[in-house]
Amino acid sequence: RGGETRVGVERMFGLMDRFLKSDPSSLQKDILDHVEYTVARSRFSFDDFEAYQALAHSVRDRLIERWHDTQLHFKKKDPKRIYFLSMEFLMGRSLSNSAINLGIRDQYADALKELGFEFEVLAEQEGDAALGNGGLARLSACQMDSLATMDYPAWGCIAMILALLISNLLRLCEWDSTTALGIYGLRYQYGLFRQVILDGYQHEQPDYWLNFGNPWEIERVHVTYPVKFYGTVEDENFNGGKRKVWLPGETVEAVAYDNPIPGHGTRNTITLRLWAAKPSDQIDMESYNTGDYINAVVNRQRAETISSVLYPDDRSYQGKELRLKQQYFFVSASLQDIIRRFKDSHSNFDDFPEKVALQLNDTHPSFAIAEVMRVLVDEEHLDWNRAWDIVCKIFSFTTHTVLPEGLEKVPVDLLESLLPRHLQIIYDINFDYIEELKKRIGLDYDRLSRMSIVEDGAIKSIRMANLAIVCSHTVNGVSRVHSELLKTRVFKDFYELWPHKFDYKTNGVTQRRWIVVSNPSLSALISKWLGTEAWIRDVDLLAGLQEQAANADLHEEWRMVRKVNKMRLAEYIEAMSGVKVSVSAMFDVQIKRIHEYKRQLLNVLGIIHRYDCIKNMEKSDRTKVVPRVCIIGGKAAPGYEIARKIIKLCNAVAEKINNDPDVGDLLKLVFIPDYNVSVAELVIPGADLSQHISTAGHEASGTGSMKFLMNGCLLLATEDGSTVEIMEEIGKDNMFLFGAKMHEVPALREKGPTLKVPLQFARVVRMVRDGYFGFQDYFESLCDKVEGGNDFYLLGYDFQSYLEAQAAADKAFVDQEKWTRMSILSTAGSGRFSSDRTIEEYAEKTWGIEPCRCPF
Ligand code: OAK
Repeated sequence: RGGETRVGVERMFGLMDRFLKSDPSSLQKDILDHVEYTVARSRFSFDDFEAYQALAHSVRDRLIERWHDTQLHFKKKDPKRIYFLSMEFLMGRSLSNSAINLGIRDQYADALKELGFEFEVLAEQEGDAALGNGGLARLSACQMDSLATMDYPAWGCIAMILALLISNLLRLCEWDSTTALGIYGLRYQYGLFRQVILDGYQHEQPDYWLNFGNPWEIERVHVTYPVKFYGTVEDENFNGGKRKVWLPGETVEAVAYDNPIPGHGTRNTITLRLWAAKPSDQIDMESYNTGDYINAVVNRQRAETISSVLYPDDRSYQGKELRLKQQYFFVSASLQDIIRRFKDSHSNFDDFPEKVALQLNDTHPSFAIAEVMRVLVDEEHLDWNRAWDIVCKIFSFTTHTVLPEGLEKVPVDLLESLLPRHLQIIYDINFDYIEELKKRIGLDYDRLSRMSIVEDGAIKSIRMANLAIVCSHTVNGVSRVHSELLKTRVFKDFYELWPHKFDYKTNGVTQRRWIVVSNPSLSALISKWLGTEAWIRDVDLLAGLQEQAANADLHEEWRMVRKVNKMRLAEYIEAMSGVKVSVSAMFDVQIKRIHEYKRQLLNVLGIIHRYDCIKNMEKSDRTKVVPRVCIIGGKAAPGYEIARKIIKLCNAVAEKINNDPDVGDLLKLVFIPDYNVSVAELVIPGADLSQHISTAGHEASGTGSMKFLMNGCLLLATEDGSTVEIMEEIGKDNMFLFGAKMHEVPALREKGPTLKVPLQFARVVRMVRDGYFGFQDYFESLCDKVEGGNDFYLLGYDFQSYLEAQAAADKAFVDQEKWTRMSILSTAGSGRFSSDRTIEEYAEKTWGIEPCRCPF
């Protein structure tokens, strides 16, 4: 800013307070000012939603202060940074989490009380940010919280007024209003669809989550990058030789929206930068000039569709052009941002691998590999081998799936039209790699063809996982058994070639969101009994509860906290479904995406069996039945017919059971609609038992189990994914395990129709087939999926042991002292499953980054 004078800067210095104050009257004044000037309502008349908006802005102001300090600090230290690329984030709500992490939630609650508002009531006004589908997306959100809390430099540079104040640089200074950061995603206008249940069937409604504004984001109108598509590649003379030049056919602008993410117990506040697509000024001048004004405007608007909607298909790839465009749009904008920042302080690319680590969250951002090669070779004119050397040092890849058919493949035709230069680069990478491979393994054509990045099938495709593995220095699994499966089955060929690349970091979840925010009374109880709140940042301290696991006073308080949570959940259930449930019953929960491998159907068939038993027992025996409230929730991908039928079956069975006077409070079944992060925050603290019952060998990790575990809920589970490690941590006796083991599954499948299934299983399936719950024709194909040799997920085989595990849970529940001890031991043993541990492992072993703590 050439025009600024030293006097001007001094004036600014004089006008600024050092920090915003957080005493009750400052907070009240602040909130009321936001009511008046931000929300533009009179401070004498505003409703809960307007109060929430004002409150959110007030919290955001405090976030921004720390955010600026963090950027300045990182800029000064210039540490190696991690850039985390993920197409999906499930953030949920931000208000409580931010206020708690900033350490000012209670001050706000007090300030609001005097104004006649309740903090929790206002917090309920916020909608969920649901920019993701399931496990992978929520994991990213948990990991961000840990990155911020543990002071990792997922951020970069910004020089602002505060920079001037702190460093006393009273001189003209170049302002860099573009923020540097580490976590990138897409700002979808429509998040994951809202699920509405009508007559028991799932219906999808669009989630236009930005309808009422989003106080947590900051639009960076000046941080924009052009992203190009289509066109042709030409040869051009260069330095006496030839070089490739991409002449793109379409340009779209990527605009940054920054979301500050505060750490807990630290000033560090990192950024999630989401990209939105906007029309580029470069397009369609021709139409304007020829007078086709309306069409030119309409064409411009089409650009925005790139970031308009999140694909709701949880891991099925249909080779849709829009999806591919989203992936490249995201990758291109993020890399331009990263490279521009690097070049701000480096004159060549020698130090790039020492300063930049790029994490691919599954294969979705893998075009980043070809894009880095393109930028380095075509735009920065590095020699191919030097560019390749850099690429091999900067990328790490984490896969979140087990099934080979879940791996992404992109049709070559599509890529050729959309990104012609990238296709050439991928072919060139593949050529060099296959030549190298031939030297290593000889001319084993089957193996060479399996390991190729390019698949020559009916539809020639790019195997995104192969691309990611070839070009990454580390390939991570998300649990130990997942990693074993990757090494022995899914990526066996690659493991044999490069064993050193393969590693795993067992997933974790953040205790800040999943205990402190969602279960404040348990949080207070834990702090009281441990005599410290330090476990919020140092979760291993939870193990201290083990010593108290038999303490009668703790038992009483523990049960009281759990009972209040159950009452809250019971109220919610009644409000959502009209079903009244008794809090003395066992609350048995299965909430997650609906998938055949997750076996919600096994759960429903188990419930039918329980119902059938109650109906057929002597009245006098009913007193022995342990009352249950079975709670199921989850969304089905819109095109996944079997999953939709499972939802309908849940509702049909619920209708029958809940209206059967014979059964009363002994058994209830509730399907909770529109399961999302906020619903999970309410349900998990009130659950006694939770089910994680995937067919062994199918769940890469599972993170829901960890949230339940932290909250003292007992697990009924198969030995799959991270359950195996949970079992080792808390002991087999502390959970209810059942089912075929991973190594037994292939042989059991081989048996097909000859596999023995128990009579009870045939009986409950028959009840569904015969129309006992109605909709006979509709359920027929669902029944066919588990009988007659089609039972791929082994529901029939596992049914008997499932019922036995359920019976063991009933027995334990009757003994409340035993149950409470198991519950305390679950929380006490959950420390290993914090995302703090996962992130520390990534930082040390994969990314090579160190904490960079902003001074208070
Ligand atoms: C989503 C899309 C494509 C591939 C995988 C996913 C996904 O959500 N996977 C889930 O990731 C979680 C986090 O790692 C794991 O806990 C789940 O087991 C896995 O299914």
